[in-house]
Amino acid sequence: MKCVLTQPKLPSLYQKPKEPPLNLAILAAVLEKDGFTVKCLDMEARPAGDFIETLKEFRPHILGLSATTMGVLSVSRMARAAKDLIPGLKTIVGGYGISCDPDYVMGLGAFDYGVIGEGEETLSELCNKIRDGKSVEDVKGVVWQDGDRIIRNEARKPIQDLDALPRPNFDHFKVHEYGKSLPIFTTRGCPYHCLYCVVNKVGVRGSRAKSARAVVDEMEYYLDRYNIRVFSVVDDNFSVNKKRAHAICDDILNRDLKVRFLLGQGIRADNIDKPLFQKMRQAGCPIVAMGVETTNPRTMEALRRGISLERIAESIEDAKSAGLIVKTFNLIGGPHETFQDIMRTIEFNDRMNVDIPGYGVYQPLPGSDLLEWVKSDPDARMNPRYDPYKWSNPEGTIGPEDIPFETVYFRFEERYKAYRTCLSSINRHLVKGFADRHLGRIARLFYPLLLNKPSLFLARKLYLKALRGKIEPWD
Ligand code: B12
Ligand code: SF4
Repeated sequence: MKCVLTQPKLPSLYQKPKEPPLNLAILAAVLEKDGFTVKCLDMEARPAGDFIETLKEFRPHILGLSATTMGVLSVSRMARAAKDLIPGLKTIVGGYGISCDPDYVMGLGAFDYGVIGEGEETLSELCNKIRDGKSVEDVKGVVWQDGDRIIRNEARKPIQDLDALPRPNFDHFKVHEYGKSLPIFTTRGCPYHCLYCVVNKVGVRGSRAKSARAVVDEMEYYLDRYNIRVFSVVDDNFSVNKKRAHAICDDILNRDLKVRFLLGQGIRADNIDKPLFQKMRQAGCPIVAMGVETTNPRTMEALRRGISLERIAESIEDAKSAGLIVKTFNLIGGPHETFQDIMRTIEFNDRMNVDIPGYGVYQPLPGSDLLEWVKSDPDARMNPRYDPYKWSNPEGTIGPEDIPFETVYFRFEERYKAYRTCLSSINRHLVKGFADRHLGRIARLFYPLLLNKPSLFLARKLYLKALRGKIEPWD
């Protein structure tokens, strides 16, 4: 039986994919193990016409579509077009979109089945039932359409033995056309429950981890097979078990692998200490991202982050002193936060000399507790134009009409102004970073003179190039 696995291109997103999709690669490996013939179509990276062309040629029996909330409408269009083309085709949707809001997604009427949470076991069981012409009513983790009724089966328990999963099969992609790195996951789930976060809708609260040996075996395998030595760790909590993180580093060093692993998706600043930063740097980790999110203690508490700003500051210092590039995530406009608080967040990032400060607005996504907070707090009001399913950031920035919600103490206009101020602070920061690296001590004092468009462009380019130099692999 033939299956196509795909993810959509989101026209609204500015980024070109730099790595092949891990979700499709692992699901393909699972289905291949079960004897299915699989084709993966990453529509982020392929011309739009390839989708229909491939379906016409390959004539699959099953179409698996992966979507975040922002991708759900695109995959529903794809599923409809595919069903029109191939009568009897079964469509299955998975990923964050359906996991966060199954009723909405199944209500679109384009999918026969939805998979909630982790896909490996559920997709395997579901496809085998379809192949054998059996009922899916006992397949845990599935939502399905029975005539007009939408039926939600019992939830599936999280996969405990991550080492037992098959290795993602990146042979389905032209790996080197994407870039120089591959994504890997080493843990799943997160023990925390921050107000705005939905990662546990897939990973389930708590944390499960691959063994250190399995992680390093996987790196070594990709190195041999694709000559790739840079790995983006997509975990939310790589170092939740510090002992395991040390063991991964030790194993990389013992095998003398000369790989780089990037922790650019973020680690908790309180799950790490100076010796671990030092060990990670030594083993080939050049960059680490940490969530700051807010500098207002009341907001920090309302976000249920379970961490203090002092602890975050300590970890930023430790990471920098270990020679790591530090990236931070900062959010604009949480509960109790005002315009002045955002200015303090900018000051904090400046003071800590963060290498790459990142700023974004909160998104009350379906399934998140933040959405419940916005709906129930008397001081908060949703932007009637905001639709998470259509949310976009075409140029990498957003317009004033895209701010999802406001509060009486932090209005839409102020939020937009704060956002713009954050963006200019990044420019100022990059120019300062450039001046620090490339100009003499006296010239450095005059860096504000460089804050014009041409110098900004050049300074930004050179500064990022210098940082990239630290990240890219050995020749
Ligand atoms: C790496 C990453 C990216 C990468 C690659 C994305 C990609 N296409 O894989 C990049 C940088 C491109 C990216 C971009 C964005 N991302 Co992103 N990203 C992540 C991150 C950190 C890891 C994803 C990953 O690879 N996980 C490992 C794989 C194996 O797990 P998985 O993708 O969840 O897939 C499993 C299940 O979901 C399920 N499944 C998935 N697809 C399918 C399909 C079928 C048929 C089935 C049966 C099952 C199934 O099975 C898989 C195996 O168990 C997650 C956070 C996280 N920890 O998961 C955020 C996350 C997915 N991203 C998010 C967001 C918001 C974005 C952006 C909108 C950001 C932006 N403003 O630009 C864009 C949109 C991307 C898009 N195309 O929709 C949100 C999604 C929230 C939501 N409700 O949808 C997340 C959850 C972050 C967060 N904490 O909020 N992202
Ligand atoms: S610590 Fe990170 S991954 Fe975990 S719930 Fe909070 S934001 Fe989400």
